[in-house]
Amino acid sequence: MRKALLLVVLPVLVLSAGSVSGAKSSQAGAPVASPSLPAPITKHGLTVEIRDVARLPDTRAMRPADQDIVPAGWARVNFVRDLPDGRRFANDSRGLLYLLDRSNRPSVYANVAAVFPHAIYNRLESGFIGFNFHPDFARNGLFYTVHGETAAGNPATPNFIPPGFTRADVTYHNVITEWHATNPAANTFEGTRRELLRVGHVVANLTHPMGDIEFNPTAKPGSPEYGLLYTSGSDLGFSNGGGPNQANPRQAQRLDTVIGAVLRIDPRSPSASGGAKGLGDYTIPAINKFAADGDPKTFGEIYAYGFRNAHRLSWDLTDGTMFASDIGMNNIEEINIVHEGNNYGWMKREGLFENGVTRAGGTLDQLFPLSPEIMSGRTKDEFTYPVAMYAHRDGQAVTGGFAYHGRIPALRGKFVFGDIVRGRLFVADLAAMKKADDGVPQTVAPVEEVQLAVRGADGTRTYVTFRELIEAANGTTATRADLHLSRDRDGEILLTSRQDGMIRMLVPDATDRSAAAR
Ligand SMILES: [Ca+2]
Ligand SMILES: [Ca+2]
Repeated sequence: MRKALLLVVLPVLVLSAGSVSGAKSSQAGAPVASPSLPAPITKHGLTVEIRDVARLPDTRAMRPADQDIVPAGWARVNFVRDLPDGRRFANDSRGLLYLLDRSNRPSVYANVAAVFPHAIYNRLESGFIGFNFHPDFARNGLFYTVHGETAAGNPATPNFIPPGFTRADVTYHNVITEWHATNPAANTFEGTRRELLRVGHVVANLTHPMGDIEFNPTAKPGSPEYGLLYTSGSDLGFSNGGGPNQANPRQAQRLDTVIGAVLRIDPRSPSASGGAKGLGDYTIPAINKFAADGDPKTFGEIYAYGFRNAHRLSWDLTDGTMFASDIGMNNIEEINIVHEGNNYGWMKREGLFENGVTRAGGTLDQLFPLSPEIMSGRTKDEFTYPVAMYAHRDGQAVTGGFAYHGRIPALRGKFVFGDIVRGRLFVADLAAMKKADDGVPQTVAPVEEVQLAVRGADGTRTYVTFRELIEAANGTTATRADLHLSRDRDGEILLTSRQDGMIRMLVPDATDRSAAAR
């Protein structure tokens, strides 16, 4: 461990605006500058090479322009998933699930769009958002998809509508589907489907749908957690989803809804498991804390709560530590270590701040400092705080990330993540993050930026930004990087973009003998 834990107690920042969010005016209250604003992220000499792996087919013409958030984007990759049998899959959120062969040549495995005629594609997280395979896919042929649909003209009934609203208020559906491949070894899908869960949104735009579905990769066959499905945690757009129902703190911080919660479900139908039925056609795991609490008002499928848009989950394969990347409102991006039953604060907290919406006349873009007693942990509140974070001067939306133990020496022992919008790649020291998981808000792990580089055919190395790579691939400027990270079967990091359809990989320096010898 080279880096000891650092306290992010910075020199006091003097901000001219009333609130930490300089871009927006604060009408109410008098939020003040705070020393708890995360440090600016800088580079400290860490350079990692990036290499092209594959490009998904051009689907620019697949959707009408008004049904495509980025019509100029080559293909909109969200996730890359490797199966243990060597097959690689990737999705284009315009509606296609691809299989990539051993030479990384893509072919359509399943046309997801074709079977969901009500799907909606006009938002950043929309269309065919995510997918994952059951850990026993090779034997049971089960995999899962998440997509968004419009409610208008939709005959389906949501399993959940936010409290206080009716079906007439529902604007969008967020749907998790189980697919059963008759032959798991086949290279195109043939089989059946079963809907697991359909969640109603009531804001004007499809915002923060669930998109990531994960199985804990460290759960062993036969253990109670094996085969349980986690969902990303979302406030269903009750922050800034638009329309009269947004900015609605009454919908957050509750255990009688799925709003803001990471769920853990047994995807088996209760008719097959014999267990307790959840909101949809799935089973509530008896081991879940809120299932075992004897309280029917706390939803048994909730694993942890208080997230705004914890859109990616991951586990450290060495010790099972669970991470969630939570995209902030106007100010702070968070990496959290997730513990069952814990409350991660939204909408009352953003980073190490009280969110302005908690105060009379306050707004979601304001932050107020916490007291020194809370910050130092001398007085405990009911919230769990991030272990790494950054402010919006350094980006706008945190990507998912992974505890890295792969072939690149410079990244080993680090958590690798980045910023979706700017395409910057970041790391934080894993040991420092775990040490910061201490119940003390002000202890957080420092973050540094990784310099990307490409190796030319003649061996020369050139520094690049992720945005420059996208722009070179597309031959045009990109207003957003739309960076996302995936982890391959060897633990290496894949970088994708919803702009250029490329799948790229972080690779050991071609001249690094320690990596080659490993
Ligand atoms: Ca309960
Ligand atoms: Ca801490």
